Amino acid sequence: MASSMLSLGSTSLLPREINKDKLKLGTSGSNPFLKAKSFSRVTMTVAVKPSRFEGITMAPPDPILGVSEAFKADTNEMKLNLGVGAYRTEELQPYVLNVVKKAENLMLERGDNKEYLPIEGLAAFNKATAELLFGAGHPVIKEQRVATIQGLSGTGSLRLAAALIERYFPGAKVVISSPTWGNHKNIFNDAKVPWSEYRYYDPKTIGLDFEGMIADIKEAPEGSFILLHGCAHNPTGIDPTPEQWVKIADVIQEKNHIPFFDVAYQGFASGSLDEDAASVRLFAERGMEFFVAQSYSKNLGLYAERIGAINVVCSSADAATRVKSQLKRIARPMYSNPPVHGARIVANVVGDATMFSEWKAEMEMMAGRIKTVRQELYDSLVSKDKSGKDWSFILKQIGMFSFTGLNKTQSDNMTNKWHVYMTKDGRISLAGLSLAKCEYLADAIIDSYHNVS
Ligand code: PLA
Repeated sequence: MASSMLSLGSTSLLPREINKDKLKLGTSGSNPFLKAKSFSRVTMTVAVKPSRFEGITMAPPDPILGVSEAFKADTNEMKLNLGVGAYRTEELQPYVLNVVKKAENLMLERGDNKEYLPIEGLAAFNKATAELLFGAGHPVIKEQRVATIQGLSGTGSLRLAAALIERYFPGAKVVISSPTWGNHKNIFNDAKVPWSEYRYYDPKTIGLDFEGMIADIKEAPEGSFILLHGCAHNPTGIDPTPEQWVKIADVIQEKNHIPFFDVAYQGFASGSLDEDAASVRLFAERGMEFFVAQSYSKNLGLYAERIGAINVVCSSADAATRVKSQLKRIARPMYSNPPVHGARIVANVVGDATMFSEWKAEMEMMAGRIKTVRQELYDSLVSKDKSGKDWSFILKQIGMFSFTGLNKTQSDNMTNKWHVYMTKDGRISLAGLSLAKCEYLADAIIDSYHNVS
């Protein structure tokens, strides 16, 4: 006992500091908060205070990241994690892009330091990220009309924009697609920004409810923020066609709404950075003011580096300067300044012609693998399911997800009976699927679809 510390409620005392006046040794009396504890020869009584945190209830697990926790706890060897959208190799292992390793080696060789970044992040990254989005030399960039600041990946960038909306557009609503990525609602709730939904998914066609979407955007109070997924809509995998994007831009302009793009999958959906930015560029060409949150989690596989950006396209350079100053003001008390590692990786890869083309090749490879398993899953479903059900919606969806149409009970069956982990809205991440597991997954889906209601 000589070297140990005794803990008394919130204070810790070294043995020599304990005296008998402070502690009642050997008896707990009748005080309910006193407990007897035995330390070899002496029994001492210590006060156990009720916790100040009694009022804090247990939070439910996160509907997406909580799935990975449940997956880890499962010991069945057939288990498959199709919950979170994280790319895996055919061997179902995480993948670090070769070009990322190359950029990191360069950074080590150069002996880059670990000084704080400015509040707005790494200048070379901010330049590269806006150019990737709009295309280098785009008028919005040349005219310095984009306020870009580095954010903590897509989520942190969305959160900064939400804080800006709360501060400068009090009472304005953000209108989000139904359904959408689950965290959108959390982000706006936490930022105290009111939100409502526009129709997006039609369960009858397992496609886009375009009429409903247009009607709801039209109906939203003038000057609302319309949240749009730039490409590879999460969770449905259903994107508007180029013609539909034009109509969406028309109504948004008509109603003086402010578009707010979430671009989490640029280059990862089609394999082409330009193609996946087409929706955003259409709005930029029209001279509109809008927000774009970007993420490098998927397209560069930098999930844990938390690297992304928020861009606010303004109608003048002067407005962009002021908006940027306020974004920095929001970031400073939240996290002060962003992490440098991922920003340097992006800046190095984009800034070097060879690495840039290597990145594009790896992105195409990842997008290609997802397309191959999408096809294989479809083929397995068609050959195994004799009911005549049309599974072609799987091939029409784009990006890393497939929205299977399975309901919550059916999704539970996928997990409880088949050890296939997925979100309860029926979404599966094809990025976590291998060709070898397609047949097994098809069996699980067919069983859940036909035998569970
Ligand atoms: N926006 C959308 C539409 C997303 O799907 C995601 C990630 C993000 C933003 C944020 O990602 P980031 O913060 O890492 O940049 N969605 C994942 C992961 C892949 C998640 O839920 O956090 C998903 O499984 O839906």
